[in-house]
Amino acid sequence: MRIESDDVLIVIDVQNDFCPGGALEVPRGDEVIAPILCIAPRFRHTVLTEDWHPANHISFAASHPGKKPFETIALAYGPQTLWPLHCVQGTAGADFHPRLHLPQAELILRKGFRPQIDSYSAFFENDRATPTGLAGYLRERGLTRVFFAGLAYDFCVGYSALDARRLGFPAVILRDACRAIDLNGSVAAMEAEFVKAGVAVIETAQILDVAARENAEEGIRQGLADAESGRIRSAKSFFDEFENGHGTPR
Ligand code: VGL
Ligand code: ZN
Repeated sequence: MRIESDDVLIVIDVQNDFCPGGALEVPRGDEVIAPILCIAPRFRHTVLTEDWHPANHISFAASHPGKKPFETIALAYGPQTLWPLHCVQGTAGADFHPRLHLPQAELILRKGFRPQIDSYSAFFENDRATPTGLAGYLRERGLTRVFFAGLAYDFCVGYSALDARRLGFPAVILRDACRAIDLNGSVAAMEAEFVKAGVAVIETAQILDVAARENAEEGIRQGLADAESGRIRSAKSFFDEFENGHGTPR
């Protein structure tokens, strides 16, 4: 797949609390960083998101006496999984992972800051109606196709991609640049939704391969042009000289 100038890479929630040792660690969550750093320079536009909760947030089990993390409760806007305290505003757990070095990011979008509603998607709160403003930002900037990487594949990345489709944006998930929580079959359930919604799931190599081939083709074109214009001798002329018995080409 070829990256176009109006494509945007959206890096979801690569924060300490979702990485090994964090309060809501995603298994091998930090392994997303290497592929993200590898692919990000291919994009002209990068956006980062942060899960950004007040300490009394409704998604925390601690906010519901007698409830434990990973239980589900019914809220006005639907079922809500309860989580351990995580990504509390201003804490070290809410900071980006220190190796996520993406100074070129053009927007850092925070979500989940309303005490009474959770937000998995980068586009809407969990009522699927309250917007974060991201769709307006992308449209106003003329960014059309959205690529997702980060944490977690089966929650914030997945819901963001589904909402992107719902809003009419072509959506691509870079699978090897994501890691999943996988709670009660959440990966399989999310992937079934991807199929229905038309979310593409690809590997970062599918972008890098195209880029490498284009670079190689450009190199060949340049080499031929140089040879033709006499700026350099073509490999063929060396070879012909050798074949014609003029000795080792120099
Ligand atoms: C997330 C659970 C709770 C995520 C955020 O980033 O996937 N998951 N809050
Ligand atoms: Zn959260």
